Amino acid sequence: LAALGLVCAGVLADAGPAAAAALPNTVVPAPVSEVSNGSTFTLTSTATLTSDDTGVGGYLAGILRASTGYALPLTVGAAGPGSIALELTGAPASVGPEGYQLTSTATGVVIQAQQPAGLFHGVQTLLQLLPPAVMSTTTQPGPWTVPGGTVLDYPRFAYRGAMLDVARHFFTVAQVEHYIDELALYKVNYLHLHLSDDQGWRIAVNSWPNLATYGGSTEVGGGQGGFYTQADYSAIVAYAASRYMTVVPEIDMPGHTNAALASYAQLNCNGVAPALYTGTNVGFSSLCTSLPLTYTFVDQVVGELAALTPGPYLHIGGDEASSTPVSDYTSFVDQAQQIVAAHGKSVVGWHDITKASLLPSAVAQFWGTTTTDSNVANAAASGTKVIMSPANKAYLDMKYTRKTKLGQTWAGLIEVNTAYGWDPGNYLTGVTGSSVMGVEGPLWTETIVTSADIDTMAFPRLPALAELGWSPWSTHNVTDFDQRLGAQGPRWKTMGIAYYHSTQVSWP
Ligand code: TNX
Repeated sequence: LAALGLVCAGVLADAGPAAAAALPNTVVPAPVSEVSNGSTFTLTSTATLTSDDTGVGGYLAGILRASTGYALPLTVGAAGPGSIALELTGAPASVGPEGYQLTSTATGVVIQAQQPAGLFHGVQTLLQLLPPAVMSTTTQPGPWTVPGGTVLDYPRFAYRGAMLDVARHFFTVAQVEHYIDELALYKVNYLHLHLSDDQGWRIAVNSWPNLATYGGSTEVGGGQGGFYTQADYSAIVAYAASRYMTVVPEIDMPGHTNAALASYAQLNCNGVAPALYTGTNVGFSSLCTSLPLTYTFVDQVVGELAALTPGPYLHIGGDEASSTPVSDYTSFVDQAQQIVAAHGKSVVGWHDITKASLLPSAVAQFWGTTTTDSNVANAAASGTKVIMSPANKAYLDMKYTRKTKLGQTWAGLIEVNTAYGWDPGNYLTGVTGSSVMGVEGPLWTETIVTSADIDTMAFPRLPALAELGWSPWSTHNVTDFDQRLGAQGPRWKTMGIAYYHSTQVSWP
């Protein structure tokens, strides 16, 4: 009780002793504040839904109708509040563009937000307050109870991302959309797609057609690979948007470019196209930084991708360019960032780009394994924002334990509590406060082939990273987290998510 009192102290001051209890410990990421009112709402067959936003209302109705079997008529707009009401009015200013306030009483649930994104995040919290069977796609018995109380919630960081490497192994549009649905449950708002690497080029570019048709024709291990048509890519972007997620496309340059170099001989300094590559080495390929055609290529590729991408960011990679001399590398990054800016986007790059002098809008993604990096600290001091993906904490392709079948070990073993046990806002020397834009969990796919493989590596570590990105540091508590994470297990089981049963988590 003393602990509960501490957590709720801010709310308690004017709520009185009857409201001292917290809600059941089931929500990931942990909300900013939650307080119980002791009542219970039960969703019944006569319940109705109202929403000020068609998309979010339809999303919630779809999930609830499938598992409850109830009709749950949805009214969009003016009608009086339904049993569950999603309102774009009445939210406190503190919730900002992505936050919400959820109030549950014996008669119903009201979620209030300033923007549809906030309603969508509030809906995720509501789903986690309902029994796990709510995630079923077939009718379940219920009862469909929601504990009574008030949740006030908004994100700590603006950027909460996940990266999927579709280059080392190709994943179909349906597989990517499936992952988007899983990420959305944890309030992730950016999907970074690693669209090119040595082993494959995965996006059709009209001005350089061989990139996809030839450069996309294989993958690690020699499989047939694949690529997204521009319509496929737009479908992913639109699907992500329906889950309030922005796509950040990455074309990795000047290293990690064997697939492009194999597709066009004229991009090579010696005019000779290398063979396609299906191994897992890194650091051996480079665009020819002294060739004028290289910048025509970058301009046309970036131009087509920027036109297809409504989000503000375009990722140029820039990592592990160990076969590009440093002065060539910095001059390449200088030119590439100008090209991205000319197409109206802000450049993101792996933190190696901080060796160059960056535009004010540039963002660096830290992937190191140390807590000091002078180039990144200097860039941050001159205004570069940083996305935190330290490889020894946030890399979803690292093994959990030595026994994990999938994955790699170069950055260490990452059990669930290791993924959770760091503060992105206070981790890298000289990169704190407003320098930190957020957190991302990258999933490299040298060893990842199926959607079940994705699930096993991302769950439960992705929700841990999502919580670091969303929840205030004051809620950080590993015992509490392992319990809340455990409450997700029955949901993942219901949804068919092939998660890793970590012994660190308190599964119910
Ligand atoms: C390093 S980290 C890479 C990737 C690999 C990954 C495997 C970074 C920016 N580059 O090319 O896929 O390690 O863990």
